[in-house]
This record gives sequence, C-alpha cells and structure tokens, in this order.
Amino acid sequence: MNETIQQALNEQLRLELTASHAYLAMAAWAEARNLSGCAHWMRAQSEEERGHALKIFDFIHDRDGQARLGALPEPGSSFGTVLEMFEAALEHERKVTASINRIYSLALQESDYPTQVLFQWYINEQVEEEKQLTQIIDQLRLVGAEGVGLYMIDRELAGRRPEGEPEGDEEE
Ligand code: OFO
Repeated sequence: MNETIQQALNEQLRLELTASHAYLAMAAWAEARNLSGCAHWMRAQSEEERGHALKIFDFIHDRDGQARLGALPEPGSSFGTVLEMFEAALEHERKVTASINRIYSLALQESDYPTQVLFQWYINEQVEEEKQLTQIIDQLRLVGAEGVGLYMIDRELAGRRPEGEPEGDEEE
C-alpha cells in the first residue's frame, strides 16, 4: 500500500480512537450527574467508535501495512450542560467527517480503489452520526436542557441499542 495512504489511514485510526476516548469521558461526566440515559448513549457511541477504529486497523493489515498507535489527547471531562456536551460531540464529528472526505479525495488521487470502497462506508456513517447528534441537540433546544425536558430526553437516550439492533422497543 502506498505510504501516503498508510499514513492517512493511521491518522484516521487515531481520530476514531480519540472519538472513542472523548465519548467515554462524556459518559463519565453524565454518569457522575445521574444522567444514566446520556451516559448509556455516550458509552455505546464510544464502543461504536472503537469499532470504526478497528475496521481501519484490520484494513491496514489486510493490505500488508502496520497500524501505528500514537498518544491520544486527554479528553474534555467537564461540560457546562448536557447541551454543551452534545454540541462538543457534534463538533468532533464534523472534524472526523472532514478527515474522511480528505482521505477519500486522496484515495481518488492515488487510484487506491480498496480505500475508496472502504471510505464510502465511512462517508455514509458520518451522515448518520451527524444526523443523530443534530436531532438530540434540536430536541434539547426544543424541550429544554434542564428539568422535565432533560429527564424525558435522558429516558429516551437510555433506549439506545447496540449498533445493528433496532431501536425503540419498550424496556422490560
Ligand atoms: Fe467514527 O464516527 Fe464518529 O467519529
């Protein structure tokens, strides 16, 4: 595999792990405030990001490269409000989206077809991730990020299922 592509993939691997780390820190913040639905949602998101990282990890090795694991930045551990926490998550996702788009352009430039195919999956995934976060942020703005509004949204976020499972079933 082309060295430029390998470097870009390793950078994306680091970004996905950074996201996983950041969302776990957000889960901790929410957990400490007894917002168990928000904590559950962020923890599931952290797991999902680890899955995204491992997909790249495997792809690098499938193509005879080597994944490099650098240091991760310390994630934020304090957020003024739940709304600010979700806004920080959306901001992070936008950076991830920009990076994925750059790698896709690079793969086009280098005529690296396998990377193009893999990154089409990531491009679609980012649309979904930004949509989910935008919806939560809009709901928080609508019903209020405090009191009963927050209580209701926290309950709703508690219903998030692991990736691939349908959402929305009643809790037992
Ligand atoms: Fe990996 O999708 Fe978010 O960052």
